[in-house]
Amino acid sequence: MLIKNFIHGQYLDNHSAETFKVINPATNQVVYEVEVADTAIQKAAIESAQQGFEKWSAFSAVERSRILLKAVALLRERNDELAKIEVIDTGKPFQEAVAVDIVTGADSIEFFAGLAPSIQGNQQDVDGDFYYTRREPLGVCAGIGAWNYPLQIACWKSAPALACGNSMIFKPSEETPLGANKLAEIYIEAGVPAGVFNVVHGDGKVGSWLSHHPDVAKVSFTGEVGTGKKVMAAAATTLKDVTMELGGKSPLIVFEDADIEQAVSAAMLGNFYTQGEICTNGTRVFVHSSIHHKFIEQLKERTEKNIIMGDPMNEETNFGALISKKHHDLVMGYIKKGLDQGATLLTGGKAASPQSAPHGNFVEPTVFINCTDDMDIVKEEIFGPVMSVLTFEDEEEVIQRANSTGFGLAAGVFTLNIQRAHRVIHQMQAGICWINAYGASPAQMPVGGYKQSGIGRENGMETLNHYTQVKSIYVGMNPLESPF
Ligand code: TXE
Repeated sequence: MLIKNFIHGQYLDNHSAETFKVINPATNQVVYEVEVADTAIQKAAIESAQQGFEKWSAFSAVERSRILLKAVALLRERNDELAKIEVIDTGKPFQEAVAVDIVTGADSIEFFAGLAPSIQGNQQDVDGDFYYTRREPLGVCAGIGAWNYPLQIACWKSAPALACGNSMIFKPSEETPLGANKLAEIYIEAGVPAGVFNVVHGDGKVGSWLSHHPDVAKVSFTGEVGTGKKVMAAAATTLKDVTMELGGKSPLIVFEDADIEQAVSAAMLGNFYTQGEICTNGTRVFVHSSIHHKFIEQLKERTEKNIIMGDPMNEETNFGALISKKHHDLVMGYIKKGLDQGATLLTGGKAASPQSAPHGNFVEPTVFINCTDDMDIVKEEIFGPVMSVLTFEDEEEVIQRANSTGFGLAAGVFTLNIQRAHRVIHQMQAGICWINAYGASPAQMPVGGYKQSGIGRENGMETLNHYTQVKSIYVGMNPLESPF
């Protein structure tokens, strides 16, 4: 099967005939080839998005809202088939994709479609005159996606952009191209005009073209910190607005009075869901020394008993394959470093080849104990199923250690002491925090990082501000005075 770029409401052939292959992480078989967005496609994409913007920004907010809600209905109708596409592209378990990926993507479009008609400015009287403001769209926006939640990321970026009247050129990760094309088809079917949502395929070179292009007003990027810095530098050449959703190495703090069963659930969710390939994961699990033994005992037992690794298409599988052989080897490298640097394996640590998917990129769910803050597995983002458990004695110490990182994406706290929960979480240098919970990210809640983990937010009402610009208009109601 040959996947093409989606430009101006249809699939367009490139001129170079250059393609790249996409593999299924659970089989390491090539599933399809994709045409790269060559210069002909790039030119067509910009022209298409400019035409799309002219048309779409002239629609009323209510009209945009109604059309986007039709897209939501189509996404929900096709949830299961779209989930299968995500499984083939990402290697994640079907039971996850069918419950989370399309649902949370549709939720975001629904949320912003609902907000569109309420986008407003304000008015104030000024000595007999008055001024008013308008929130106006930016123009052509670019979205660049990561490979762990491909369709969801395409939805989360296009939802506010389109709700505000912008058009978008979206580049999915070269590892997981197909979901974005399906979203593009659905937008057209729902009545979004051609050119409003275009999909271009390729690697960092195409991403770099998008980030530099002078006719792109804003770039919203999801990916690694290092790549984010390149995108931001490129965007600076033409002073684009940027949203950066980057990596993390987030703390999950378990106090002595925590419900251990719940805290272990959070640690497992925050390290093994989507086989650990989630940016907000709580990969540094700080456990109060007084409950450490009980905590790791239950963690070991549940990890070894309840995780079903295998063919991600099987309904009972709850732990899938890592995105690529290269990433698999990177994760295995970190496990080796953990051992070399003196951490102790509580469970896991080996590459695996489950019977139902013997050729996939599998790593056992892995937990290290006896970790210290200076270890690479504790300092660096692994983006795989590798949990580092650390102990602490008191609140002041754990707050200092949890914050001693350049990242600042997420944080979690488990305690039944309500004052301590809020006191500690308010001191976390992180943008996405959970108390006695972990991972939930409803469309209403803005998400994004502090420090090196990002700029701006996705979801939540304030994200509209990132896709509109404020124009102030002063109206003179009296004769204009002038000394000249
Ligand atoms: O990122 P990469 P990946 C982070 C996660 C991890 C990373 C994994 O924490 O760090 O994403 O995703 C394109 N100019 N998040 O490996 O390699 C590339 O083609 C422009 C955080 O995909 O950075 C791909 O489409 N673009 C997030 C995209 O950048 C370039 C949640 C990302 O690639 C480029 C999910 C360039 N020079 C994952 N080079 C959050 N915070 O919400 C590459 N690309």
